Amino acid sequence: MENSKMKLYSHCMSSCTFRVRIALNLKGIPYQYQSVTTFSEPEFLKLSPLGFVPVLVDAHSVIVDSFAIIMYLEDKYPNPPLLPPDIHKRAINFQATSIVSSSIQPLQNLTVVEYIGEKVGPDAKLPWTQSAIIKGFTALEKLLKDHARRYATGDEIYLADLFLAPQLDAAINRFKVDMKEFPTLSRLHETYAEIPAFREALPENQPDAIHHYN
Ligand SMILES: N[C@@H](CCC(=O)N[C@@H](CS)C(=O)NCC(=O)O)C(=O)O
Repeated sequence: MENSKMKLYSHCMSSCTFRVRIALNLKGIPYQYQSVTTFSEPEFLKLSPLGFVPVLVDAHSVIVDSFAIIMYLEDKYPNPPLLPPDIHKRAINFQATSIVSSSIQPLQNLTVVEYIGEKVGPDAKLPWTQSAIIKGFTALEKLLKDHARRYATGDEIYLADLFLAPQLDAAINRFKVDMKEFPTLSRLHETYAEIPAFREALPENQPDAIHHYN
């Protein structure tokens, strides 16, 4: 029985994997949690040539990248839907998703932040990361302020929420970003904390949890 479960290669602190954990929880899909500690290990690189988590293994399918994995889950388990039927609202979801995954998260990745530390100095790491996050949050706040209701694009949880929740958690708890300019995003962060599928996907609630941030 265990072998027929999907396997998720994860790291508790990975915001990209956090997105997938939320999708799996929302859709009620049981999965096996495989913690990755050495991203450059040859066996792991066979699955994920970039050396990144998340990776989802479902029977003979190996899917790398959170967006691809979530779309695969959406196709295989359409309920509850993670995309709205309205094409305009879908576009807002894709836009928010892309801001997080292309214009914020890659700039806060450990490798990049360590590189900034080496080149500019250790004290530059945190302000540099914060400024990248703040730039992205400024765009997200503007995009979502007229669309958000209980959730980012209305009264249902959609794709944008799966990308926003982990990014907000990292910004607030790990990178100590000042959220006063972002009332919509701050309110969404509080809402996500009330939803079990989101709470159970938090870094601190994973089997490989690290109970401190640095
Ligand atoms: N676009 C990819 C990005 C994956 C990614 O950057 N993963 C990070 C964690 S969130 C990682 O594995 N970092 C390990 C490293 O940089 O060595 C996705 O959305 O899955």
